[in-house]
Amino acid sequence: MDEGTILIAGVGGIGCIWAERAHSKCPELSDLLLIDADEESFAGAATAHCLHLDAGGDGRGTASLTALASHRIRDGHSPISQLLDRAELVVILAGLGGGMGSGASAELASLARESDTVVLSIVGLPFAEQPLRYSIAEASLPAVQANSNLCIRVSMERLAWQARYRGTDWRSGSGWIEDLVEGLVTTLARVGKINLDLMDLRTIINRPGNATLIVGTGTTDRPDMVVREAQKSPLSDLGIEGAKGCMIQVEGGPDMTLSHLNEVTEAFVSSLDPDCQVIMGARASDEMVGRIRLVAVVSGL
Ligand SMILES: Nc1nc2c(ncn2[C@@H]2O[C@H](COP(=O)(O)OP(=O)(O)OP(=O)(O)O)[C@@H](O)[C@H]2O)c(=O)[nH]1
Ligand SMILES: [Mg+2]
Repeated sequence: MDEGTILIAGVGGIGCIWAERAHSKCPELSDLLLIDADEESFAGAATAHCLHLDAGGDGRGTASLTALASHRIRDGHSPISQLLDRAELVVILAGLGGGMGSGASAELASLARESDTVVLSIVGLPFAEQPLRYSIAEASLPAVQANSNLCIRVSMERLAWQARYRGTDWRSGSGWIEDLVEGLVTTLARVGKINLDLMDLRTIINRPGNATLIVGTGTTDRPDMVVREAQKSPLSDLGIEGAKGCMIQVEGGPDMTLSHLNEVTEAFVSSLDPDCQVIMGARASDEMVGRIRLVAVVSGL
């Protein structure tokens, strides 16, 4: 794949935070697009393409008006058309339950699909004790799913729980979302030891049934822990035992050996369906020295 053809797009307040952080881990391999009514979301993102959908003209947001948000992006998308045309893969990040993320994500996905771009959405579902936000999220989810090749639901409650456990801010997605997006982008953008490309991703995500993304990180001396962490990956409440399709990427430092690689992939794949179609990739980079990371797209659930 050529460089610059992967676009990380954040929609709404939380989505922009997630997108910015994910992009900051792989800036040379992806473009960043931020979409919000609230200008504060663009602060500090010097290299981002920003689409300011200022609904009320007061720079303050859509006040949870999803219909207004989707109307604004449909009317105001011409500044980003070229960006969407150029992209081969768009990763859309949004927290559902507010106005902008809930209203504009599906529209963005649909615009991207019009230019034959693969759309992967990662959407956060609000906390259960926020009934109004929850109902907004539930109402907007089907359109996001319908317009995405793959839509991953993330429980914000699980993210918050993980973040508390790690002592980090839950809005950052406690690092999981960043790791996941970075892993996907590097998997798809760089030629690894075994090459993976977008066709493989299409093959895996077009399987019928649910799909999810998995990420696990650990150290070279305990490859078994990488798999264990991946298996309790908090991004979705789906069990992966019956998976029929899997794209798996293992990344490590120059110290990663073939036996590390085999241990991690075999342990992970053995937890899926025995007839699962598996596409594998591996990559070594200096910044991963001493560490191993597993990123997988698992489908047919
Ligand atoms: N508990 C809690 N949840 C939050 C907070 N901020 C955001 N969320 C959750 O994240 C979801 C999306 O929030 P945002 O990304 O800020 O919303 P937005 O898309 O910018 O929507 P508008 O600002 O209404 O246009 C909400 O539905 C909440 O569930 C917060 O401070 N506390
Ligand atoms: Mg907002």
